[in-house]
Amino acid sequence: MAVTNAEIAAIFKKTADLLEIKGENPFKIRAYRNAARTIENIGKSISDLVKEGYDLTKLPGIGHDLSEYLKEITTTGKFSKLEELEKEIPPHLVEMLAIEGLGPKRIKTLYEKLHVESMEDLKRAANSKEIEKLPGFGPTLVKKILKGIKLAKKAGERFRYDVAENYAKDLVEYLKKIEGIIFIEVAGSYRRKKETVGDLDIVIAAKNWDEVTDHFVKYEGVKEVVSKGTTRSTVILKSNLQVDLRSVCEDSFGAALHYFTGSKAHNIAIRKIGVKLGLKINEYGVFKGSQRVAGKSEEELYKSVGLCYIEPELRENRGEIEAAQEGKLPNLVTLDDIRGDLHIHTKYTDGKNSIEDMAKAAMDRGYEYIAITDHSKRVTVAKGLDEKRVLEQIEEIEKINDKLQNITILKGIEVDILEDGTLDLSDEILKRLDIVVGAIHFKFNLSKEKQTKRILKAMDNPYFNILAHPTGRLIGEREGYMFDIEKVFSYAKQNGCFLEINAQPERLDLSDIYVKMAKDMGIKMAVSTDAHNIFSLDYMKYGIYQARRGWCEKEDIINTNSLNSLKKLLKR
Ligand code: DGT
Ligand code: CA
Ligand code: CA
Repeated sequence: MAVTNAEIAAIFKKTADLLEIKGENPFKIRAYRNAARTIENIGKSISDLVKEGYDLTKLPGIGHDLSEYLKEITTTGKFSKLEELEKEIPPHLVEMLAIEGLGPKRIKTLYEKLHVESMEDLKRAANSKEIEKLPGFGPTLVKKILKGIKLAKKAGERFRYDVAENYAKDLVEYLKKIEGIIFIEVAGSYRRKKETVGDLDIVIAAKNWDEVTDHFVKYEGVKEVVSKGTTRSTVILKSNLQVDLRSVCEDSFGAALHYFTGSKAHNIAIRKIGVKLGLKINEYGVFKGSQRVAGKSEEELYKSVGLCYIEPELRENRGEIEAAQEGKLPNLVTLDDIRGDLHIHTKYTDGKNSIEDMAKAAMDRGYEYIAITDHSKRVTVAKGLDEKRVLEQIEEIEKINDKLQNITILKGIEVDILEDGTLDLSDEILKRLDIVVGAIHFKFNLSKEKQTKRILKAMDNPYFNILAHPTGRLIGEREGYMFDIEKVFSYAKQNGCFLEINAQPERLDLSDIYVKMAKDMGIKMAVSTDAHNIFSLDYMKYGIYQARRGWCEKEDIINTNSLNSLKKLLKR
């Protein structure tokens, strides 16, 4: 059976991690990571491409060597280079890479000096006096490590949405191959589009349940079958992701889908309304006495308790039921509402494609405009733009705008907010741009007061438009910097600035809770991909999911506007 893209990507990522611990050439390591990303986002099965004899080196980030490796993996299911590395390196050292402050060098030191080989060892070492005797391991770092262990534990139990999505799609595609399935849906937190997913809950209505179950447990991605029953089976995938499969009869599908979509809090609240109406609601249907009165569809179930359909993203019992009762449910923003992307990088800094490539890729996605927002000079590792190079870029954008019809490229910058709150480029330059996205990339560790002041000061600059990835968090890896969120939000509103919902799946920053908070405060947001290549323009959907979980309507998101209305909004 064919190796899936998700599996190939996992193999490459693991190889990169092990090479990093070994202290190998960083370019080589990055090449594996880039390739993994490409493969996750390519939307076509690599196994199929290999079978068709497609020239894989045409894919971005895939050179001759990698294309040979892909052939090896897809034909043998194995990667000999990884197997060699696995023999060399103790297995748990890899997990430690996820901990902030622990690079491969330090992991090596810990391993050699204190025999740290597992998370448990690391915790013990970090709590002992010995660790501070090691060169470069001060008390601040040790504190960071202890915090990191906790975060890693949490992250280890959950999967980022986009990662779970790869596994879910492959599995559903596989399941659908069996005939007799009437309905199939991935429910649970996955359907609610939570930023991380604990496990997958698949609900199926089928006539031939036994056959479906047999097919399910035989899936090549299964590592372990936990249970196999007539209505419920559970497996663990090779990625350690658990999958629960439930089968119901066709007439119960809506009720089961609703039950297993959750959240639990939402379900309980709905059930309570049912009780008041003399109805019993469970995963089999809505019952009055012994008679089933609803259950085939979710619409039917909601109707039975006097409500209209509530979108899965809202089902957290955070006011959606009351809103439904009052007829005040938000009309959630959709991907189709988006008319452009306002945070994009190019080859000028750390992006992979040219301005024109990005513009054309945006046209393919039906956009009316994009903003090119490369880094400013403070971000030296990304070759950030100084004044002179901004001017060069402006000139190039004007040329391309003359050439391309149907799309407008806005001249922008992702300008660094310096430690004192001033911006990394002069007003003289900022003035010449259509859009200024401001971001923090350094000095995460300022006190809450200082960090807050820094951001407020940045918003005092009359050219400041959008605060990019406002909290700086990386899901499961790094908590954001400390600042007074409410203060910053209200200052943004007061000053006519906007907040970004950064759609990079490891950022999703703002989080759903903060999106809702901003919306309730009347602040508008931009859903932006922060794309560094043409493929990551497709991250837009993850940002939209987050916006929807935060109750956003079209009007709350500035890049649903026509170019003219947007331009007005950007003039403070
Ligand atoms: P996860 O997997 O941790 O990301 O979150 P969920 O929401 O997918 O939770 P999970 O997989 O434990 O259960 C799936 C759904 O099943 C959950 O969202 C609601 C429903 N459910 C589970 N346990 C209960 C329960 O005790 N009562 C009710 N009413 N619903 C439950
Ligand atoms: Ca789940
Ligand atoms: Ca579950």
